[in-house]
Amino acid sequence: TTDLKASLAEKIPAEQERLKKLKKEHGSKELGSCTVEAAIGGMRGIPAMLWETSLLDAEEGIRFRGHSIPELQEKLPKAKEGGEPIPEGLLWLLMTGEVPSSEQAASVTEMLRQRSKVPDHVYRVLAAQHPNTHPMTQLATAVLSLQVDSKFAAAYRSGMHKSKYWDPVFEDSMDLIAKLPTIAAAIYRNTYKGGDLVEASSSLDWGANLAHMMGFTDDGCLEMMRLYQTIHADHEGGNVSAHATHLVGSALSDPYLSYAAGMTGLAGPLHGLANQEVLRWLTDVRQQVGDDVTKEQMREFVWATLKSGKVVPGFGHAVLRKTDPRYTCQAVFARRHMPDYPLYRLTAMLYDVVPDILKETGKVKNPYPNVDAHSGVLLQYYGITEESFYTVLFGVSRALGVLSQGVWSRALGLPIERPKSLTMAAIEQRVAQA
Ligand code: CMX
Repeated sequence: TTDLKASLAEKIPAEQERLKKLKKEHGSKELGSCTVEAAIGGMRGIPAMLWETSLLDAEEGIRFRGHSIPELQEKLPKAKEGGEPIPEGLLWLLMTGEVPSSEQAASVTEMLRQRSKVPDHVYRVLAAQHPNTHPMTQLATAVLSLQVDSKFAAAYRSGMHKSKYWDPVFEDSMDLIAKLPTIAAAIYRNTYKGGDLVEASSSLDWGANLAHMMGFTDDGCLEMMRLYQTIHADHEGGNVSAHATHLVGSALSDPYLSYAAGMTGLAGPLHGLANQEVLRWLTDVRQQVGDDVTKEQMREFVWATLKSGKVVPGFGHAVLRKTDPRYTCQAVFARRHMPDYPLYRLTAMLYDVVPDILKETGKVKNPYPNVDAHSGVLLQYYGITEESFYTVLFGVSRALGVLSQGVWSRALGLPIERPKSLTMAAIEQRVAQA
């Protein structure tokens, strides 16, 4: 079938049975334990959540439904021969677990196109915001204003049986994903281009249309946007944006509400906002030292950042312990498309300088770059120079992963999330007894 929903519906019964069996036969087995340190330290390393769409290996990085990023670049359908994958193909993979054919990916493009019209009131909500409102706040607000049309919320109100929840959650998720490029582009054009909006192109795919509606038509830029939208989609379940979406969704808040929660988390500087922070930091370097910075000057700059009590943005990770393959894939793209671009060369130099310094601090668990260290370079090269917008591009992509998992969470009947918290006194009491 080339119908995404039909293909998904076929997969659900077997996965429901699989989960039931897992629970019945192995429900009491231990996956790991929780130390005092983990409870205090942001629950690091506690395997306490089910997430089907992707899995992160500390050494190797992310795999989407079992496929690494280089594998996806090879296997997923593309808009042009030898080019980058289209995110619609990844959406099919995340939803169904299977790499789609070109026809299947094209059917997703068409389905999204049909749902892409953004209601007028959303533009009015955007227009009413303070002109200094951060683009991520605008994104979350626009998404919340779409919630009035939630099919899941309506179905719940009318008493739908819980075994059918996944269906309107799928509908809401597709409606929302379809509208996100138009909303993001409107935020971009309103904030930086005087509100002069660009119509969608009926011949472009979902990711390329985002660049097009922002006002960028260069073929390289469209390819970059397809790749960008593919690689930022999912990073297993425990990161702030995915976990926030999952947690809020577990209360049966609809996809608009739960994704908006994810986006307010992505807007934090230790998470998705890091791509904005990297660019600002690189701009500081260039202003203070110039483009012909030496390694020694770079070292001094990095140390000065650390000594002033700030993080080096774009480096480190809570789970990864090696260079992020999302970084590597963007570095490969840059080497191919912009080998002499000064910002690319500066970023490549950082790769030589920063890890050793972070190792020297003796406390950073992963001294290597993450996804956010490179994405701004690609965007700048194609003229998307407004770094306060970068996290919105991350957020649009993130919808593909967190909303696909949201559909599966309802299909699998996952319960409301409710971990146990303790006071310091309660922890002291427990360790005294142990
Ligand atoms: N620069 C300076 N110090 C860093 C650092 C960095 N890039 N990465 C970690 N550290 C510090 C931590 O702040 C912590 O210091 P304290 O003990 O003084 O509090 C110490 O090293 C240990 O931290 P860790 O266990 O290595 O890292 P965490 O799991 O606590 O945090 C992360 C992970 C990503 C928040 C952290 O590496 C960081 O702040 N990086 C910079 C921001 C960034 O790039 N975030 C984007 C991550 C990817 C994404 O989500 O988009």
